[in-house]
Amino acid sequence: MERLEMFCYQCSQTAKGTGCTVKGVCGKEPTVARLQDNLIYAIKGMSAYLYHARELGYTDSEIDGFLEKAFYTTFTNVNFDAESLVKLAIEAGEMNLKTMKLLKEAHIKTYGEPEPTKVQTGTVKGHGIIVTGHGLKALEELLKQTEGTGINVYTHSEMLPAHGYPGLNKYKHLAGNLGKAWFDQKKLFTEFPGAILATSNCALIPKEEYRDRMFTAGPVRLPGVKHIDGYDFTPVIEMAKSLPELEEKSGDVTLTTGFSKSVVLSLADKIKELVENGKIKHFFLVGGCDSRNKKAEYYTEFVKLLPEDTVVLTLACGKFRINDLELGDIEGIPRLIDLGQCNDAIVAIEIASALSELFGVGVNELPLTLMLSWMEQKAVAILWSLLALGIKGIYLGPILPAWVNEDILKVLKENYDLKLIGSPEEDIKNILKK
Ligand code: SF3
Repeated sequence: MERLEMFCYQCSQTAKGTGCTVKGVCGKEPTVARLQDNLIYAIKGMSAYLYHARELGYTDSEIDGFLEKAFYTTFTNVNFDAESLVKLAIEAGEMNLKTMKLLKEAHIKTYGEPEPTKVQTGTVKGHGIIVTGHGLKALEELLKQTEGTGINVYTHSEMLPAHGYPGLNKYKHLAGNLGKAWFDQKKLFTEFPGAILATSNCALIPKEEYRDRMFTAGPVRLPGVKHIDGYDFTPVIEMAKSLPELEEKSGDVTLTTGFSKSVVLSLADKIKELVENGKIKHFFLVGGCDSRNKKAEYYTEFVKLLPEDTVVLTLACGKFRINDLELGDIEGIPRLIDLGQCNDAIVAIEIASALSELFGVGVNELPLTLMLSWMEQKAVAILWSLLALGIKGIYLGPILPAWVNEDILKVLKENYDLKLIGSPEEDIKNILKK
């Protein structure tokens, strides 16, 4: 029997999928179909943030109502109008701002506001569990249940910012962070001798070497991997106890995470003075969803080449391209400031808007450039949040989102001055000559 390689959720019948470039059975023009794809990605990203907020008891009926409307709009036979789909994407961006704010409130009210925290990247002697994903609630429950058991808990990838929250960092057996962005899982987890817990998206289908010592929680399901319903992690703990102990081994670097809005804004007067004295020339936000694409090395090169009178804010998986660089400080202001997970884009936005008040100019007039690395659903939602705020001149890379065609790119370039990354040297030259 002939099998379709891809199943198109637009027309449900052809194999044209996300990259559909011809009018399919659905009868939609490619641009309309792509704008619908875009909307689906954006609402998927928002749903993930909303899920984690709800886990901590925070909900918002306006966001729920928008999700319902947006999903309905992606029906095959409801909306054939490109212009209204662009408006909906902007509305999705606005709703995602609200969602990220809700999640930030949930995190801060539950775990306290993050504080700059040094995080070890080695291992300590004893049994261990490594936790990956964005789910702080799952991490907290695991920390409670492993307290006093002799098991150490390590973070991976988007779980690194957990160390900055006082309510999580108070657990002495939260021992450090191992590995980098999500895509090093297969190598890292093969080498890690303990138990593994995946709490959210960006989980990879496991290798046989560690499948039986891996567990999933929340929305994650992986073939052949045991799932924990709710928050009773006894099977994970029993597994960790049955596995060999980790050796004492120091890491190559110590990372710093946990710069909250309050921490950064407590430095506002000093930042203003340094900008006015010409000691800080430019701010960059370098971050986003990372991928194993070779071209993503751009972001490391870019930051390495930045002059010493620049400050880099970072967040999400993209931080792992740069957070082991020694950038030093400018009269006490760190040159590399890790704001947290991808959902903490809201913190970057709030800091940018506070800086724009401080300097009495609009956000687009600030000496600030956003260099975003692109990957998946959450990044779509965040991009539309930034566009909804009217932020212009964002650099995007290393490749274009799959739903963008020439028509959509033209609109994004014309209306938002969206740029694609080029070479680090050229881009730095162009940005700093302004
Ligand atoms: Fe993106 Fe997976 Fe990490 Fe949260 S969501 S940044 S890649």
